[in-house]
Amino acid sequence: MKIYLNGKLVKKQDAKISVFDHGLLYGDGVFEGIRSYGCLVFKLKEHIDRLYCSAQAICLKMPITKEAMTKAIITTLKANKLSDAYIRVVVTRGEGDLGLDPRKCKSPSIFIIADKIVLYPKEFYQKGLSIVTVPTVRNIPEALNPQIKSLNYLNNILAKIEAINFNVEEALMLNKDGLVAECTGDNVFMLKNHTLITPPTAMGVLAGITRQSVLDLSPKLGLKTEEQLITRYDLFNADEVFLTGTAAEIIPVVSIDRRIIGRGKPGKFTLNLIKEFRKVTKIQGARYAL
Ligand code: PXG
Repeated sequence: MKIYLNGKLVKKQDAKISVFDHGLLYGDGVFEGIRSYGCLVFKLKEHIDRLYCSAQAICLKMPITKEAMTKAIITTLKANKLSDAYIRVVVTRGEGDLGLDPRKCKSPSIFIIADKIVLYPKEFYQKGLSIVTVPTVRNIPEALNPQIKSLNYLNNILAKIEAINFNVEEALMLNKDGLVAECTGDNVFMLKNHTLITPPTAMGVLAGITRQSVLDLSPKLGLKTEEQLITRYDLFNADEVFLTGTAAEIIPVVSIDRRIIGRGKPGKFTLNLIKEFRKVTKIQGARYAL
């Protein structure tokens, strides 16, 4: 496996970062998770734009242009001969000293890992997922805005641990006002009377790229869309609920807090959306040749 590290392709065993890197010492950095399907990188521009926005939000000056970043991603995919891949792009503040002061970090570190995609078990899509609401609330935007895809994911990891302790795979996170925010690595949608509803990003959620793809696809399926505040009451009364994310794509939710949602199995519209989304991933994206 070849890893892109600060402008060079290196072997996996040589892809090393200093223990003084502030990405490691403080979670001071940003990242993206991207997928490619059949030599097409899905929504590459959107992921790169979001990465640069995350960097801008933490005052991290990106050392390379968006064009160079695009090239670096494609180069890494080709070097690993991957047609279907999971791509992790990480930019850290770089090597500094033991203090927080980012001025001590002279140059950001960039690395790109392209690996085989590990798919979620098929049964999640066929039977649907059970999730629970967890006590850990989503970071408040005034403290650390969830729109920043930062290297500090402890908020989400704590929520994930709480879900695992309840024997389910995913956690429903509320914001500090008790409104539905998102899951640990996925956005939340509900369907009610042919309207798809997802919380606005102002509720403290990541502007998911899969979330936007679903909003864009909805009219084709005869669905209206709304970005609306959602409570647990709304989810319990929804016709269908599903999650969206780069790794999971679209995954049906059939139970929340041990309460059955809709008919207790993946809903008709969710299944149609999954079908349409998979069609889109086969034809859209930044093409590369191996
Ligand atoms: N919310 C959060 C907190 C996320 O981290 C999403 C929503 C969905 O966004 P996208 O743009 O992917 O539709 C994410 C994305 C991983 C992994 O390795 C996590 C994400 C993406 C890719 C991989 O767990 N999170």
